[in-house]
Amino acid sequence: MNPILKAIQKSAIRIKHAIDVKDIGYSQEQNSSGETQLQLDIQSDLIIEEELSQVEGIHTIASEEKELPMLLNENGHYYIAFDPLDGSSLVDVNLSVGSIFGIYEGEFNASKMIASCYVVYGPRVELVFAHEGKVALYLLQAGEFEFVKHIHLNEKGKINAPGGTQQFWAPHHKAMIDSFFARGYRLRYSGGMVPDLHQILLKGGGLFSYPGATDKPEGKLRMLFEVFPFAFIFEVAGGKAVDGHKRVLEKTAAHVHDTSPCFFGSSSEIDEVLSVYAGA
Ligand code: AFP
Repeated sequence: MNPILKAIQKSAIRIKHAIDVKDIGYSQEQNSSGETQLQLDIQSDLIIEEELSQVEGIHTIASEEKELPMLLNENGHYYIAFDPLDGSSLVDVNLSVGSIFGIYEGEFNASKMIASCYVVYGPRVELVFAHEGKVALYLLQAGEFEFVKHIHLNEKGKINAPGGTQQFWAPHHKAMIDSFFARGYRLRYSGGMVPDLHQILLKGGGLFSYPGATDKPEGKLRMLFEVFPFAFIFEVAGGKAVDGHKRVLEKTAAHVHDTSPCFFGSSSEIDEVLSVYAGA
């Protein structure tokens, strides 16, 4: 696992450099979901591919920016799915963005996930790594990632981060979100999954939701690249991650780019989501 973490750290330092120096013009290429790729997305994807290719134990990688998984080493046993630069459109407006990694053994299946990691590129660069029952926070200082602390979620938080477009929400979802606000929860939503979930993790709890809605019945966030990695981190930190009805880590992605509705948070908020959705 250590060589994988080291490769992720090296990628993060190179991506941070690319963000700092890069002209952020749009490229002509589209990714498999039809979005126009930013030049930085492509660059970040290539950086991670290059760094992970040097780790012998990795069998296959899958990137949000690539249509299909890529075999690296037939004899390796780790499978890594990554979103190289999530929220990249936010670079234009100078908000935080991130890279997300899910690490599996033997196949891309949530039940085979053994570790998960994300990097936040903000005023500081921070890395969060969940493995063997602990979620560790690292800070990039003078070219090295230094361990800061372990992250634990409280039973309940104060943040409400509701994703998606309100006009398309189901009435029970809207009523639930309104009811959290009516009880004093504060709105914290930048439109970048990595900083939005990072804030909930570091402030001890709350709720992030990206529901299925009439415009996107299966939500927007991709299981392999966004939902499973964060679900793993939230569960290890003592929180929960569900699709409204069950743990997202019990779901299977039929295709690498499949999406799922998702709710991440501390256990009190997620229990409420489950009871609201069960009654809907
Ligand atoms: P991009 O990768 O297209 O920039 O989208 C970012 C993101 O996937 C995720 O980071 C956010 O949580 C989510 O989209 C925000 O979506 P909405 O703007 O629809 O709430």
